[in-house]
Amino acid sequence: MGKLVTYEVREGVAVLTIDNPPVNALGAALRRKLMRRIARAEGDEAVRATVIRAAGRTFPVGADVREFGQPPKAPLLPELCDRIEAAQKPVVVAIHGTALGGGLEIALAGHYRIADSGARLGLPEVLLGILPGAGGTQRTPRLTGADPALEMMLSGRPVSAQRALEIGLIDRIAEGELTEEAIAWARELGEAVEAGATPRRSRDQRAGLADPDAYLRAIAERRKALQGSRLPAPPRIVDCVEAALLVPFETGLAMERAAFEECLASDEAAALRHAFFAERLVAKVPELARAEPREVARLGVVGAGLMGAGIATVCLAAGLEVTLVERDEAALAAGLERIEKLHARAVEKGRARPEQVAERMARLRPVTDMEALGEVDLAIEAVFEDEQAKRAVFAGLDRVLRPGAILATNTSYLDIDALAAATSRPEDVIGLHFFSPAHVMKLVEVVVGARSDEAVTATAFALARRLGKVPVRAGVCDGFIGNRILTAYRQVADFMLEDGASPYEIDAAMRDYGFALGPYQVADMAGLDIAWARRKRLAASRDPAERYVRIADLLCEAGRFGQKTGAGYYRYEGGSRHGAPDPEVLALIDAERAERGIRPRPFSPEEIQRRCLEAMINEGARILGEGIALRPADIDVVMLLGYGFPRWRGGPMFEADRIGLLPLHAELARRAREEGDFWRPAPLLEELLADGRRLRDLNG
Ligand code: 3H9
Repeated sequence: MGKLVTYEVREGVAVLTIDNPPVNALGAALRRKLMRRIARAEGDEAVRATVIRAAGRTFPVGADVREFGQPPKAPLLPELCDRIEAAQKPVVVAIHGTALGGGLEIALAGHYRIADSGARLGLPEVLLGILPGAGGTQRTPRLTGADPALEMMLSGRPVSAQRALEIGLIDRIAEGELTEEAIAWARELGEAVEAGATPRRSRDQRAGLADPDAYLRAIAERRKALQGSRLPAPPRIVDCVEAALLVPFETGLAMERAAFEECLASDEAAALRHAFFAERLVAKVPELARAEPREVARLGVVGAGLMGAGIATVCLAAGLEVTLVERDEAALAAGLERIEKLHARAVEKGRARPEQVAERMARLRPVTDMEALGEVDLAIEAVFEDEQAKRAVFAGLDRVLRPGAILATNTSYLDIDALAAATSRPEDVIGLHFFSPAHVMKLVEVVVGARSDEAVTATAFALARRLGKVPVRAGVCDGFIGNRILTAYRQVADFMLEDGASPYEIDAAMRDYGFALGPYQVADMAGLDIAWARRKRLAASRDPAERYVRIADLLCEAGRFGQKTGAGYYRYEGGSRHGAPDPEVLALIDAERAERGIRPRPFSPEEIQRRCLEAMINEGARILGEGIALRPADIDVVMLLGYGFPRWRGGPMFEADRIGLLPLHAELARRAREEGDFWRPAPLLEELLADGRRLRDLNG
């Protein structure tokens, strides 16, 4: 722990330095100390003005999220902000790094703000299911007007120092050393106050309220756009910002406080907090504590299809040298075109500048000869999902890579141990399962083989983090974490399909649960043929006693491969990407039910959701029990970041604790008795029940 807040007087200015590494979160002890330091500055005769700044890498990034859900400790952040604002001597806030949430609210409570040119300022509370609760909804719009304030609070995205200056959130950008400029300015302001001026308080500002019509228009637009919002915080943010115009400051603050507490106590906020910490927990794996990552500066990508091109693009953006290998010139040219397109789109969207793209492309070396990989530190194979093809690439890599270089595969199902065994260096082999599109999706499953060296695992984690991804450790099994749960999800959906639900009812129920798309919409998008080929490959090893639904096979036999053929579970007219329900599909399903002697029964949306969730949870518990995933939180992160599980529900394992393991187990056991082995409760659930523990207790 740092010193929390230090006090130093420089040329008549009290410099209060917040020091609470790593991110200067505003925990109770810090708040107490800052409160005392402000009082001391006020009473210190040697002081005529105050500067609040922070040590370390950033200005405070907000309230300490770990305190949420616990009894509140005085002084509360709003009280601290009010105390700062009430100071009689002027308070200048010097901002560097990221001033977020409560951190920015402290800054807004100060009388004047100066920031480093690289600083970023934001109100990301909405991403945690809450709203700014220390005056942010009242002070921000008084300075900026409704629209910029709402944009910040509803998107949660920070703005640059330049933008903050433009919208009136800060007063100055430092030209030289931030603290020195802040002190010099504070001294001037102190003199002015001594000469009779009053400090400028945000609560008294009217610049942002000057055009009430525009203000109310912005409110109305946002309110309209939020209709049907599933989260409690966004509509309340709009209400509070509206109040900033219409009611006195104190009344607005009271309204904000009530809304904040209500949102903080909501299930959605608890789930979003879980997601926040889970995403940070997954980075903690035993190998990283025990082994040093190897250096990766030069990287090879084999295969320049959609996946390979996406991976190459993110590696270039992260500053790596990339050698891209394809089997012939035509395939290589197609791959290059994909990378260029991705870059062009990044420029169009303002995510990269043209000169940055040129610099990145200069680090790309496209080749058709694998020998060119002799110098790379790590090579990722990203050829199509076929065991023979992947084995052939691995044999080639084994031949050309230098000793100590890492062989990574982007397979989504194949046995990494078998691939490793086919090389002379299984300890250097690892799975790096990227998700499509690789330049967008945050998740990477790091699949650790039985013989993977710990330094290789540590390297994979370090590399994924460097690429801006969230790596999750997975063990070897068919489908690793995510695709195994997806298989269970699809299976249970197929059972319901055969038993009486339509694909459209199932999709609608899962959208209503919070997924952007239902399982059959996703299947149509991905293409039904790939899974069909896989099922055919696995047919010989399938347990004949296992329930097998043939509907997907029948669709494929009818040439319905999904969106790309204009028909799958849905029909896509004239190249449309929005499918329409298709009576032919319903007829095909009906015929199949008749053939199997199944009398269809209705399924309510709630039952569909419950069955899908239970199947995912049970498979997740099996994966945990087998040691494929380290912790329940790791499974949640995979499902949230890779499979569209609604973030505000926290993930299947988080949901399991919410349902309660006892009722969950009872329901699974009943289904197993009535419907068969698919539903047999995972042994881990029984162990936890016997010990009176919950899944979350396994998160450590
Ligand atoms: C709020 O302010 C409410 C108020 O309006 C009203 C109150 C009344 N608290 O992400 P990193 C930890 S709501 C506690 O890996 P990066 C984090 O867990 C808050 N801990 O680093 C990790 O710990 P560990 C609004 C926090 O550089 C370590 O710090 N603010 C908090 O990739 C490093 O974090 C937010 O929502 C916190 N607030 O990213 C900001 N933040 O090492 C949330 C971080 O033990 N934070 N930690 O795993 C972020 O967005 C990122 O952490 C940040 C740094 C961009 C700051």
